[in-house]
Amino acid sequence: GALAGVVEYRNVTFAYPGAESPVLSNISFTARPGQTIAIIGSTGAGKTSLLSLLPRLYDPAEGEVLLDGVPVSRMDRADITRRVALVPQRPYLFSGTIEHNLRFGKTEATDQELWEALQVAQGDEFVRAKKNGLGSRISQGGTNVSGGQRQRLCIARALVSRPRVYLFDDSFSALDVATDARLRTALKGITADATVIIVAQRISTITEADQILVLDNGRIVDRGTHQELLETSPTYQEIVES
Ligand code: TTP
Ligand code: MG
Repeated sequence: GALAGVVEYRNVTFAYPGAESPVLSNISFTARPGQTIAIIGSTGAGKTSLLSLLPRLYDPAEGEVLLDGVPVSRMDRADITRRVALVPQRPYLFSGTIEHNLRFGKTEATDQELWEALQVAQGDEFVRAKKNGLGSRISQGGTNVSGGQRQRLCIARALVSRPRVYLFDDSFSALDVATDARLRTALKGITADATVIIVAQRISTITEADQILVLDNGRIVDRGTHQELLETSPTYQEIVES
């Protein structure tokens, strides 16, 4: 049968509770297993808000978000969590060990799986360099690791959970360009038959995406591949040149 992990937003309009105007208007797109869909747009365009509707951090006022053809509003939250991993824009770590942080929600993962995930996330070196390795303690809020290290641990945590759908919200921004490139190459292998949705600031992160959605003021104003958008989208051209 078909691989699970088809994400569909169907005419989605969403306003935050108490807000007068919607932050997302009439959003429609489909992301399929094996595809990488990128979302780009200026700050405040609604990228984070858009991602938040799939794991049901909020429910839209109009339209539907579907996972494998089923509206997420009718699904069990635990079921969604099993199938969708969100790496948030502000990645969080729990006080506890690195191992505890990586296994969160996936207690049966082996140590080897943890190291593989760390390797893909470009985080194995700094963990290996720590005296206690996977057993090293993360302080409350993860203040004893750098922003880039925190991002890598949160990416590794998502990989350990082996979801069908990955949501990366600006997850590569704290990485230098070379590390970003290495990470995405490694990621391609491990996420090959999953659905990947990436919010990115850096154009180089998304040039190979199957489809790029250009978000402006809560609307998808253009969509296409990098090459198509360079030729057709003034908004995309502005972002590329900025
Ligand atoms: P975001 O969805 O956070 O916009 P963004 O992710 O595109 O921006 P950035 O590149 O800076 O990460 O916000 C869209 C609008 O929604 C913005 O006006 C702020 C508002 N908003 C809330 O009111 N409550 C929230 O919890 C969030 C996340 C956003
Ligand atoms: Mg955001």
